[in-house]
Amino acid sequence: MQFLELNAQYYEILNTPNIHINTMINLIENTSKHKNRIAIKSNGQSYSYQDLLVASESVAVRLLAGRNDLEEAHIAFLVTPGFEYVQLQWGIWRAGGVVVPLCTKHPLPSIQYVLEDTQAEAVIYSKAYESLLSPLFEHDEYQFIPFESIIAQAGDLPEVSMSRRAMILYTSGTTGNPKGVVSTHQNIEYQITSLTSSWEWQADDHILNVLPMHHTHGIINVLLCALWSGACCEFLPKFDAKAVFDIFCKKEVNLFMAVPTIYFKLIAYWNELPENQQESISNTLKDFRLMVSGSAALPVSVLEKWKTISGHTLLERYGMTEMGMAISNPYRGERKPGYIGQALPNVTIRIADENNQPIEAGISGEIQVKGPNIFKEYWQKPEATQKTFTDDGWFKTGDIAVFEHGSYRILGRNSVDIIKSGGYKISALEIEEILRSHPKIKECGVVGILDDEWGEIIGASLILQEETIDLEQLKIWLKERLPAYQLPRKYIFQKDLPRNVMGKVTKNELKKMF
Ligand code: MLC
Ligand code: AMP
Repeated sequence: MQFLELNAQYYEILNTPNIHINTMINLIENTSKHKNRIAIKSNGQSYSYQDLLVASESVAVRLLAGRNDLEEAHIAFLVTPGFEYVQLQWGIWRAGGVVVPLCTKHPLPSIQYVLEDTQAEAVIYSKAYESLLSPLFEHDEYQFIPFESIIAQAGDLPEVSMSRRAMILYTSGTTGNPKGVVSTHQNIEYQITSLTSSWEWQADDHILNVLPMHHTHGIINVLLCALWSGACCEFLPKFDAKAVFDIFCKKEVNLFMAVPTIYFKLIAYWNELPENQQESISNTLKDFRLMVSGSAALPVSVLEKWKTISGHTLLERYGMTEMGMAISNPYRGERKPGYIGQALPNVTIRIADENNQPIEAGISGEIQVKGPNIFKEYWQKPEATQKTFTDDGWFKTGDIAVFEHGSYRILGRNSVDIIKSGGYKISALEIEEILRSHPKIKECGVVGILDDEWGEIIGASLILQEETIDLEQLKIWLKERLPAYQLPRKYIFQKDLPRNVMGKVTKNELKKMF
């Protein structure tokens, strides 16, 4: 058993006879089939499924603190992606709580927003984030728990039914502040199993996870599909092209999933290498079982270049926080460049017009989805939840697509105010609201500008209260309020924004001005 890093007291529990997995969550029950396999690799350590059970039990017992069941209390946590993250995720679930993973790159105001919106009962954090969070420590509505204070202990845990709420992830929309997307254990299981069956996940798979762990892509498609399958998920907490290729060249990893920007960056790095290193990497990649791209449109140029480097046609799929994955190119059949494929198992798709009426193949419309993978609700936003479903229960994605030649092709979104940059969904309106709170800014307009590397980058047009503004000062001011991926990369200064006769800002006109 390789369980070196955690508290020595765990050893005692490890040596006790088989731990009883007292839960109804199938993902966790599943581990009885592969307790001794390696589940997680992080920080140079390997952890088995048994290790994960023991370590997560300690978290659960600590959180319960004598109660029988957390009864869906919201537990937020801020730790670097790795074993500790999974230990907390499973521990919270096993105690009957709802996980609220926080973004390790967010500035304090964004974190505070999530804590307030979810009304988190507790926040578990590791040492690395103590100084960031410390201004909040005086708030007595949340209990702050240092990760390092969780000691090994075993105890009775509740039975948690699959219909209960399990996770809240935050997503930006076209109105208001980010919304908490609530998924049940059942939703999550369907999101996992449609992928594990379609992409033929196996226990001897080994995937590298370089993605942020507060979003669906890294959590469901990478981590939880691996754990469902008895496979190994290796963490690299911060994406770095050299580190990724170094890990690949150890020849353990056989699966990789990432956003198009990451493939773009890997290609750029590979292009600069000497020929012998390029060849060695290419030879390694050829042995992979599967490489997937998603979260944003995969440019055909990236797909083609990656194919010349790796021998793999990237499998492009389409999904969303509210539903996991819905449409995917096939694992075994033809993967069409520029297309996202066909509906996944248990997911029903239709293309609908503005009146939510289904329309025939070949005509563009909104992707609407039904299935047990669809989320339960936006946390405490019943109106927003209701608005995102049609009267007859179809989830309205806001993505525009066409079905042609047997596959779906994405054409865009029905709102210019949603920007996808580096695979992150960003609301132009949220950035505008922050810019408008700057004393020197009278009005502003934020748009996404097409970019080869990032998909889109953020452009901001500013109308000033005064003649000038110190741009460097403004950037520093914004950095305290927004994560790096939400920062405007291009600025223009205007006397007024382009508007239509009704006075509404015409964002498509504004885009052209960059
Ligand atoms: C960072 N930078 C950007 C940027 N983000 N520049 C332009 N646009 C952006 N979006 C700049 C930084 O300011 C910095 O510049 C430099 O790039 C490096 O910053 P970083 O923070 O170190 O970036 P990096 O780690 O390289 O990030 C790139 C990335 C990251 C691609 C790894 O964006 C990422 O992890 N994206 C994945 C997001 C994701 O998981 N989405 C899935 C959502 S779920 P300087 O000048 O300061 O050096 C979903 C559903 C589905 O969508 O279908 O999957
Ligand atoms: P998020 O809300 O962060 O989960 O992002 C979901 C959005 O990402 C979808 O609504 C799409 O707009 C976009 N998306 C995901 N996969 C793809 C893809 N393969 N091609 C184009 N857009 C995608």
